[in-house]
Amino acid sequence: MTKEPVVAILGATGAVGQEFIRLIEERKFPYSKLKLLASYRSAGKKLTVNGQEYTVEEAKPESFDGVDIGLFAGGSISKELGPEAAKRGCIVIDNSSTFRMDPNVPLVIPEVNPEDIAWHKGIIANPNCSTIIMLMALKPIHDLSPIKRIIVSTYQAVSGAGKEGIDELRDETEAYLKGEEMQPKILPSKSLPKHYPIAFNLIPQIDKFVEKDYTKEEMKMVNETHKMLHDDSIAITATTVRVPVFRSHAESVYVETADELSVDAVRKA
Ligand code: L14
Repeated sequence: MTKEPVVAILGATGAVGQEFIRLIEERKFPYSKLKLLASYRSAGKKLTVNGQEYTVEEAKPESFDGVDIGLFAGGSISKELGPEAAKRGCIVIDNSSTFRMDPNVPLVIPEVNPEDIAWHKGIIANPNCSTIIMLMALKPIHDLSPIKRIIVSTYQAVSGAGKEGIDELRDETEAYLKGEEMQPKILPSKSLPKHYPIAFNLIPQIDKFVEKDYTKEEMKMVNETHKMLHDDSIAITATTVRVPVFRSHAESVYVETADELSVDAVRKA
């Protein structure tokens, strides 16, 4: 690219979009033009990036004409607009789970499998947050000796459920401390009929149950790890737990490698 890229952020007003903007400012990410896009519900809102005010536009297929890089925060909007943007020559970095397991879409952590970027056809998927954290730590170990088995437990903040998840923890905490009834609406998943409080609680369920008594979040960690390490034979079991923390996920990871490694070598890696 001779000139600095035209960048669009889809979902600019959400929890992930706000982090995109914060990082673009912090890292002085170069762009010649920036477009902030969102669904019709958030269109018209005003946001300031690098001291300049922008009006959030409603995202449509044509919004991506002339855009070089599309940063997609996530959600169901990716499914239609991802291919539409790619068709218009925009390279989409998609944070939703829509395309992650699509064999035609590379799933990439730059520090883990940057070589997979080369075969993209317009969309590059960004993994689940818990998978990224785990593989950032495990890839250097995998390079010393192939990983054979992983047992992981996560402690996931409510920010993973977006702005609504963050509001839920705050509202419930306030209600509880005032001696009022808590009104859970979002967790473990908005789409499920029953909701549980997260304030002063833990919920050992993130998203729906899908197969073999594992949740969708747990299976994402299994399937995405197999795809990015290019090895479906790695034995992985994940237990994902929501904790009453606003931001930052944590994990406990047990790992076995093909060869015996010294703790020193692992630490160094
Ligand atoms: O797959 O609720 O990107 O903490 C990441 C956050 C799934 C849900 C993903 C959460 C989402 C997860």
